[in-house]
Amino acid sequence: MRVDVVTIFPAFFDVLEVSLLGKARGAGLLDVRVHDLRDYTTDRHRTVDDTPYGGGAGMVMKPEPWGLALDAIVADAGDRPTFIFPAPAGERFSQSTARELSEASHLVFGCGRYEGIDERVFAYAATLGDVRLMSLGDYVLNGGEVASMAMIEAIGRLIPGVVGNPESLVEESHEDGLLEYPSYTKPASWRGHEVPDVLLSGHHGRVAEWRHAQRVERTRERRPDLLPADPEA
Ligand code: 6GU
Repeated sequence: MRVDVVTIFPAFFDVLEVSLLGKARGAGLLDVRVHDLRDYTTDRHRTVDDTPYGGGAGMVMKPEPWGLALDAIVADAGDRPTFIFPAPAGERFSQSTARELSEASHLVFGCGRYEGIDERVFAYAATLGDVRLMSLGDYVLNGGEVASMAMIEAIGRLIPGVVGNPESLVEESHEDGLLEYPSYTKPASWRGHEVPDVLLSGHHGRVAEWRHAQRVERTRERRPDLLPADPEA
């Protein structure tokens, strides 16, 4: 998969070198290219923002550098990518979105700062490929960089070969609508806290039953919104 990122803070993406995704890049499974939006400005001050039409607080990112940056990426790749613009006003990003996007051959992340990007950039990007405005949740970040990093990791780890053991992707939180069961390792007793007996029993059927019950229980406690509506409620 090819991933392009357009940002005024390329350094945010230095951490892609490390960890699992760094290995995926080394193995040629993930081709990530980070572009500085200011390289696509044409004025001496490398201006990327301006005051909003209609007034109001803050600054808006100008469309021209975005147009040149997206043109350059599309000309280089010669395809119709999926453009993802992280935004608190976007549709909600979830594990199913990550799974869907992990099938794409080319994603372009456009990281907005300030009060946002001139709305016409999204319409222009839609002439070059698919466009998705995506939100991580109901809170506000200063810009799209951290949100893009989260999405790149969530999507990248689903690409076949990136996570060593594909089995570890099956039973994790959000894959089937329930939270993950609790995990333990040695020692069996630690600072007065014990590993549940059933896990030491060697009885695979009882372990599986216990784990499933734990998943339902913690989902009910922590994330009741994930469960079907309670008919008794
Ligand atoms: Cl995707 N972007 C920004 N700026 N803030 C957010 C977000 C995204 N998701 C939640 N808050």
